[in-house]
Amino acid sequence: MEFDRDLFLPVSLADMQRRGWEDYDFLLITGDAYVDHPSFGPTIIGRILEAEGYRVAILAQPDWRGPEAFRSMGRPRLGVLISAGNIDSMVAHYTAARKRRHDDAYSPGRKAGLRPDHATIVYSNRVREAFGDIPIIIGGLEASLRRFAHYDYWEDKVRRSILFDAQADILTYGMGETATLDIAARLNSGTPVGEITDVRGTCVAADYPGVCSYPRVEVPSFEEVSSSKRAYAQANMIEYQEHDAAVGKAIIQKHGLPAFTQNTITDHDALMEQLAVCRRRGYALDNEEETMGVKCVAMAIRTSRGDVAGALSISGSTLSIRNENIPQYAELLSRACNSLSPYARMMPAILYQNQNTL
Ligand code: B12
Repeated sequence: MEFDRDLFLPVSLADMQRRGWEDYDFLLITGDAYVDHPSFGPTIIGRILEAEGYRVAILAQPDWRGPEAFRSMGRPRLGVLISAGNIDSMVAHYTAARKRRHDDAYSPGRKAGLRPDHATIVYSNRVREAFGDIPIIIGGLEASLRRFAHYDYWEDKVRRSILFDAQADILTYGMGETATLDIAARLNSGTPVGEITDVRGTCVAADYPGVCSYPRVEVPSFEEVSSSKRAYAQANMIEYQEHDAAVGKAIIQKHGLPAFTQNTITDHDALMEQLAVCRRRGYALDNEEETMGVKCVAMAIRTSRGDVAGALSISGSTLSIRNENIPQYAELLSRACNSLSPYARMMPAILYQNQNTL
């Protein structure tokens, strides 16, 4: 039987060109095969956007090992929508006994292995690699059920909200139709994605609770629910009780900053204090906060007006960067930064100088 590709949403550059599209609005990525049926959530989202006049292309089960597949149809005009598929990718891949499943109900020929574990996170990170700061909206089962700090049965640990690991801008939970159309309309009217913080049925990561414009309630933080089962249960109870479209309030859950090593400052207020110290002292110190065994002293290069145009650092192993020499390094950096200052306007954002070549 002849197969009319134009009955479906485009899945390739050739499909888009045949329709005469020079650009498109949304790339919709799914961890399942593209099945154009209303029991498949991503398809519903794609079709309701299409019905509103948006151009949507589907990328189903892309090769996640690099960013190339994600660039295959070019950069979409408004944003990227991401779903792991009909069920959580870990549910799809593993049995309750933590054994790998041999087949996959939502892949062609029931073939297993066509999507990664934690697919929402992996796809989002590849999209960041492919398109940089493009608006990313995650949705579907995996994103919805992992929107707060949550227990991951397979890893046997409490994970942060998926928003952080995915580096996504907005998470839509539950049925995504209304929220997606609202977000699409705002992006289309030029609203920066960082300002879309009040769409019902969505979660965003913000620096301060005041960003939330609804009456709100706070649940125990990620750190608290990670270390106390009682706090975890309390958080769940509140999340459950407030999950009511009529009387439910917005829910705030604080998450500390990500820890790269045991020295990383993860408390927001402590970080702010440290930044104030750096400003007063004139230089910043990284004391094995990003990588164990690596220390770094850094200083800003300023324009003649005092704006920061870049930075210089002396970095090295903890054996070579000794505490008693730090004032001397700061003096060296100060001289180097001052000599670069007249050229500051022409500089790239960050200059990095390794200790060995200084
Ligand atoms: C029907 C159903 C089944 C049917 C599926 C029939 C079929 N062929 O489709 C059957 C009985 C076969 C089934 C089996 C299983 N199921 Co089932 N199932 C459901 C149920 C009741 C509805 C799913 C559905 O079709 N929803 C309609 C679709 C359109 O909704 P949706 O996918 O959620 O999409 C919406 C939103 O998520 C969002 N959205 C979706 N994608 C995207 C993308 C973007 C970008 C955005 C912005 C939004 C968005 O908008 C969509 C439209 O509103 C759900 C519970 C529920 N109420 O959701 C459980 C549920 C999905 N099933 C579940 C489970 C565990 C299973 C099994 C693994 C059970 C088992 N142990 O075998 C198997 C898995 C089978 C498999 N290999 O996939 C769990 C999944 C849990 C998880 N964390 O992933 C659920 C959530 C039930 C639960 N609470 O435990 N299931």
